[in-house]
Amino acid sequence: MPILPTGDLEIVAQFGPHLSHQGPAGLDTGVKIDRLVQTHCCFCGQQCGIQLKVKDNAVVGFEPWYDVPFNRGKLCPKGVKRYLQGSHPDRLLHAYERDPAAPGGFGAVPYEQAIGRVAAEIDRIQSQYGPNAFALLSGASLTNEKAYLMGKFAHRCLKTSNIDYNGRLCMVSAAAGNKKAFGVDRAANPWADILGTEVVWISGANVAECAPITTDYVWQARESGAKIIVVDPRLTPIARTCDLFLPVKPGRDVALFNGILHLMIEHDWLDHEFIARHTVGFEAVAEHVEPWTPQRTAKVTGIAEATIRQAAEWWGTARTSFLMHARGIEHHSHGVQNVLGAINMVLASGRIGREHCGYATITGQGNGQGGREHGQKCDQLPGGRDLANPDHRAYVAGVWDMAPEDLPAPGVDAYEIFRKIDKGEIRGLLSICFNPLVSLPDNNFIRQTLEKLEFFATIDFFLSETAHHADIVLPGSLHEEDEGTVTTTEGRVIKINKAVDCPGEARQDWRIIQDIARTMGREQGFTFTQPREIFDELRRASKGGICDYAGITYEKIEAHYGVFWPCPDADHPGTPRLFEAGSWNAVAKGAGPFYFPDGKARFNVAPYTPPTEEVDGDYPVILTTGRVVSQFLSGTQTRRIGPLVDQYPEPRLEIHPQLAGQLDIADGDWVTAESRRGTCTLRAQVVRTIRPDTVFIPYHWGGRKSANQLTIAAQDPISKIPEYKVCAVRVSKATAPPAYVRELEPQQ
Ligand SMILES: Nc1nc2c(c(=O)[nH]1)N[C@H]1C(S)=C(S)[C@@H](COP(=O)(O)OP(=O)(O)OC[C@H]3O[C@@H](n4cnc5c(=O)[nH]c(N)nc54)[C@H](O)[C@@H]3O)O[C@H]1N2
Ligand SMILES: Nc1nc2c(c(=O)[nH]1)N[C@H]1C(S)=C(S)[C@@H](COP(=O)(O)OP(=O)(O)OC[C@H]3O[C@@H](n4cnc5c(=O)[nH]c(N)nc54)[C@H](O)[C@@H]3O)O[C@H]1N2
Ligand code: SF4
Ligand SMILES: [Mo]
Repeated sequence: MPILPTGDLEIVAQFGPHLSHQGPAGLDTGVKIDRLVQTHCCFCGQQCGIQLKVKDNAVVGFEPWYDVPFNRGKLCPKGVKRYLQGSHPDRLLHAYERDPAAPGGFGAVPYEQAIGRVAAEIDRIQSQYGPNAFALLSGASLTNEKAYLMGKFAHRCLKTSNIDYNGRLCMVSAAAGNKKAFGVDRAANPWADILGTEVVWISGANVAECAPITTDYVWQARESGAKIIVVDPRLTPIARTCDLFLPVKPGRDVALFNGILHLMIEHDWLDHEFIARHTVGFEAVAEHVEPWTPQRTAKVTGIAEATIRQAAEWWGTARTSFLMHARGIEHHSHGVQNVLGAINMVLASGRIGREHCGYATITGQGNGQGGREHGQKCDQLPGGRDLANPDHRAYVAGVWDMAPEDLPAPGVDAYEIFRKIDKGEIRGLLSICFNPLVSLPDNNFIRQTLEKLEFFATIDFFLSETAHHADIVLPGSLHEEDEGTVTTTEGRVIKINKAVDCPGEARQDWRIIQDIARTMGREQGFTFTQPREIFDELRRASKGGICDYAGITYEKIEAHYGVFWPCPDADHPGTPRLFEAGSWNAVAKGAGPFYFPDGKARFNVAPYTPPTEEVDGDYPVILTTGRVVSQFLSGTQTRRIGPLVDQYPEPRLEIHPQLAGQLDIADGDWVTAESRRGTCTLRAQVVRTIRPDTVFIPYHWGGRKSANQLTIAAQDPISKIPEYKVCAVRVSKATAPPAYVRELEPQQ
């Protein structure tokens, strides 16, 4: 009988594989391969092109793919080592059922039996407690085809309101802000517009570690004379090469944006013609930023007044610019206000929608963009349509061959799903491509909640921390085992190609979902035989919506290395620059290029409010959390890739020497960080690159190493994004290493 890997998940990566036909630096060792498959990286939203080397149905290495215009063959450490995960001994090759008597707590069961149990439990829970008592969690690492299918599975097959996705933890503040200001949610410009721009403004984005290929664009701009401005509480690698660094106190970005706009108005660094022709609402915002003097801005943000003035001058007087932000300004209980503050600054400058005049949020997961467009968000239907809008419901119901009134109402966000489980309103859960036990804030609550479920099933290719709490684990597919499309950070739809077959009993994710529908006797609408058929239906379902994919085909993508949406018909070339004069949207409406009936963008008053949890005498230090270059998200994949583990084996608490000195902490000491919700003991990394009032912990580990034991479950009221970037902690030197380290020490 196949034995489930039982290794302690905290140390499991120690046996990361080195089973490759490729030398450590990715150099060819002369082994003959069967074929090269052109595809894209499985990790972040940059979606770099890569060629996978395949031998004997295994990915054994890679070669750069120089033709892809976005990355021109360049890759980051994760892209280079990604091929090592497929042959990891932990790969799930069978379905598993929870069995306390079996080693590791799970026993392998035949695939059909596992599907039968999932189908029966959904049926039972829905008939006993109603359709909404069964919830789905999905992910933005899934292809557009799978994301679309998950939305359809929830709304058409299970008729539950309760589906949401892990992008809720990621880009929803940017999405909500963009919708409010522009009526659409996508990067306004392709990355090519970064090259040749005069000022690049980066707020809350650790570009060099989290969007490494974007660094190359920023540096190329700098080579041609661009000034780089970085706003971050940490002097990140990109900040170390910038022209002006604004070490903002976590949670204060909207105050900074308001302060910059104040100075733009004071010095008349405004594009009056653009404001008059293409926007509404400037006066109210101007009035709102009036009290945001440089003195007050400096006091609130912790940035020197002279630095604020310098940033405003460079930004205000530039002729071209590109503003980018990421989770650093978005992971807040006022994340949407931060985003709106940034957009106000862009609109006032008039520098958007033209060559070298750009604005974008940097997306996160591989399909961070497409994953939020086609119906797996709790209030959404495909094409960026709205589940609460009667016209949108009628259109999609038509494509799905069902009555609009049979579509459920909008549901609740991912965290609220757990609150509803806690209250007993949700009794069953199926999760795919989501590891909430590591990634949600205050995860001690999540652990208790998972155990309250009457039935929990998960689809993954590794036994994630969350999967340990499942009743059934279904073996899904790795990126290289399926084909489909993904939409990159630029809004470019690209094609993922299959390199190898699923091993053992593992199945492509979309087949698993359809197998459940079929076993429930509800196969109508779930009889696709290949991803291309799902994509063709997605194209129809998105037609006429904001995210219009109707004119995109697999062939067109392959011929052009990707197609930017909207692409409304077969002859349309796609839309790299979203708000260009004469764009499809502007021409279709006979108005301006923004996605409102009058074609104008909206200024939005963006008030400053402090973070939910301020520091105080008991918890005097700000904790902020995020990422390191060699680990990815909840770490299920990268903690199993030996060379990446070697690069950053365990979480460390970054602390400034000044604070470390006060607390008698030296580099490498064990320290305990404690919040109102939990504690975490880890080693200190004493660095001069962080504000002295702030500590930083990367969140890629589970169990006792998880930063999310400490974080707060406060959420933005509009986007429902959690406040990962600020909570209050106390830090002290630990009296002993954490228990898991002591357990590993040799016994005397
Ligand atoms: N190596 C790696 N790359 C990744 C990922 C990964 O896990 N690992 N994940 C992908 C995903 S899903 C995402 S969402 C992106 C995330 O990409 P980023 O958003 O760039 O990464 P984070 O580390 O979450 O946070 C970015 C920065 O915000 C700063 N910050 C913290 N608080 C504040 C604040 O209040 N204001 C400002 N201005 N800055 C603040 C942090 O110091 C950090 O440097 O990366 C993607 N790429
Ligand atoms: N403290 C703190 N917490 C954070 C953040 C932070 O900055 N600080 N960042 C947040 C952000 S931005 C994000 S995006 C979330 C991410 O949080 P999660 O979405 O929970 O993280 P992932 O590691 O992507 O989890 C995905 C799971 O799905 C599996 N998986 C990946 N691809 C596929 C696939 O194609 N098919 C199937 N079946 N399974 C797949 C992986 O093995 C993994 O177990 O974390 C959030 N949590
Ligand atoms: S930048 Fe992102 S997509 Fe490109 S190789 Fe690195 S992880 Fe993969
Ligand atoms: Mo993310």
